[in-house]
Amino acid sequence: MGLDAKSYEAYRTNGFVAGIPVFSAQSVAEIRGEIEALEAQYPKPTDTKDLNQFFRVNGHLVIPLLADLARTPEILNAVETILGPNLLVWSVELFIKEAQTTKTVSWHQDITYWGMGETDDEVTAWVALSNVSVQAGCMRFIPGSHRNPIVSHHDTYDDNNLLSRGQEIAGINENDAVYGALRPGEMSLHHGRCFHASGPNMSHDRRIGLAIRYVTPEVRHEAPGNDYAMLVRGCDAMNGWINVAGPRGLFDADDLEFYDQVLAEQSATLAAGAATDVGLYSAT
Ligand SMILES: O=C(O)CCC(=O)C(=O)O
Repeated sequence: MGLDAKSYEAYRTNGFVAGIPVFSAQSVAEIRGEIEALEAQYPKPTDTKDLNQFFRVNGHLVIPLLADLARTPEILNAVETILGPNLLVWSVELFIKEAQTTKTVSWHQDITYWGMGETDDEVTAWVALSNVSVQAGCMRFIPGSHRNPIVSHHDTYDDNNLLSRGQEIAGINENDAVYGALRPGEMSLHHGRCFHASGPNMSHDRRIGLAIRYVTPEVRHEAPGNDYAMLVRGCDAMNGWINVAGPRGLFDADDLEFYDQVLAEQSATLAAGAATDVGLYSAT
């Protein structure tokens, strides 16, 4: 049902595991079709935000498709093997690199600016909705790097970088990196402190990745203010997260208001210590 012993051991040892099948070729084509239909029909869902904003962070709060994908039993089974039976979704994001473009992601640890401390209980399921080959700019990882604490990141605010602060870990030896290429419908799982990065998409197709961030009830929001998560399996008896029900409909007015509230609080956490708030958690 969940991760097999070999994959679980790989995750524990390396801090990531790739090539886990989740969706059939037909299902993944349908999901991609639904994402691309949203792009065609709702390029600017509100007066102030274009669709990329909602794709970039917390799409599960306003787009039912993304909330439903975060509840996919095959993904939850695999994540449960790592995190246990009680699972919440902190964010759902789409990482899209257009064909033959230069956008990259610098070496980083996910939880650096998320206000969760140094928890082991945050895992990203990253699902390939297109062919995410080395040429297409798949992620690459440093095996075992999750055993580090949160290390120093330098903010670059590079326009070419998909990360909010363009944050970067210096001094990585690229020879140590392992590529996590994925066929459409496969996923990788990575630990919140695992060093990872990705290169440009030199392929002739778009590279579309769906990143779902899972946490447990035990993870504590350590920054000032509140933080929010959507229960997707088991129960949350800890009262640490403000529990989110999920969207009422596509771009529902009340959900959009709530989206702004969550974004404001999370952006404040993300911005702590930053030299500028330009572009924080906004579409790049
Ligand atoms: O899509 C990418 O290339 C990077 C994604 C990433 O850094 C993440 O999901 O944590």
